[in-house]
Amino acid sequence: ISLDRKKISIIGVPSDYGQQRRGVDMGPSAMRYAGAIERLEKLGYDVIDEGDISVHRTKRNKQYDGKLLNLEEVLEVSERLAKKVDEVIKQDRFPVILGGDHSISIGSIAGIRKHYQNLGIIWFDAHTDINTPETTPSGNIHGMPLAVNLGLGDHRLISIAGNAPKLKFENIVFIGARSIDEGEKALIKEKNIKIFTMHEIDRMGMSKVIEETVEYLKARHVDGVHMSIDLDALDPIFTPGVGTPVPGGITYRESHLAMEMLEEAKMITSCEFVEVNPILDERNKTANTAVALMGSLLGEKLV
Ligand code: NNH
Ligand code: MN
Ligand code: MN
Ligand code: MN
Repeated sequence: ISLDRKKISIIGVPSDYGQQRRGVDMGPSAMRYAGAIERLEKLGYDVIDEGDISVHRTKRNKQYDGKLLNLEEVLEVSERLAKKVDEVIKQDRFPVILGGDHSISIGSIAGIRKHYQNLGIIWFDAHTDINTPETTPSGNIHGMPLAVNLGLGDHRLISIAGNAPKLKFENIVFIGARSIDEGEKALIKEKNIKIFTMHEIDRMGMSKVIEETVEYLKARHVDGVHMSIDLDALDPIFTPGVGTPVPGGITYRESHLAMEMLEEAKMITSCEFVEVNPILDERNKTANTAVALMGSLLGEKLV
């Protein structure tokens, strides 16, 4: 990470409101159980576990508001998370956010964005999460967080923590995509968003992909970079505990190399690990992988 910040705050977001499978709300517990805090402390960081954002469990699924599933709940979680992340960064601490499904990025980026004028995003995911209420095939908000942060979609979602768009199209880099909806493809092409699909990873190798990612964001003069990893970016062999597994993903070593190179680049200013679902997992394998990646991103060395 950049900064000589040796101070990390862990923020859990036990929300499963962005999609329809149960269990991803237990992701933060699974990653804590896999030793997230101890792992980072061992690297010499001052780690505070801020605990979990409170998520009301009184209402459940299927309350469509137009095409948006659980909109009210996602709004509430997003507002709370944005506030928490803002507080943590104000205290000069590096946020490590544990999801929860990927809808939590709406709140995390809204909070982070307050501290950067030209925020960059690296989005590791089998999907591109840039659907709008018009293009979504599912109504699931976890397929929409980037669109929301770009200022596209439901007005209540896009006005979380202020009305202005939080991101620029040219400051986003996708890595690992292999399941992209038609409306998403059209938007990615129209806006010329930087994307390294599995095809580019196969052809160029992860090493070159990360080199180009770093160069690209530097050329954009970003003043901060948020690394968001949906664990379904990896091949389901390595991360079976995700709600929407897609074959043909990033390998265990490729994902580690990516984190190690990002650490060397001293560019990342916040990060999040999402879509870990212990109910769908095999002996906490997905959470263990997430925590190992966290170690690599934050400076763990093989020797
Ligand atoms: N694109 C699909 C949708 O909008 C699937 C999204 N699922 C994810 N995204 N896991 O990362 O519903
Ligand atoms: Mn409430
Ligand atoms: Mn995602
Ligand atoms: Mn995904």
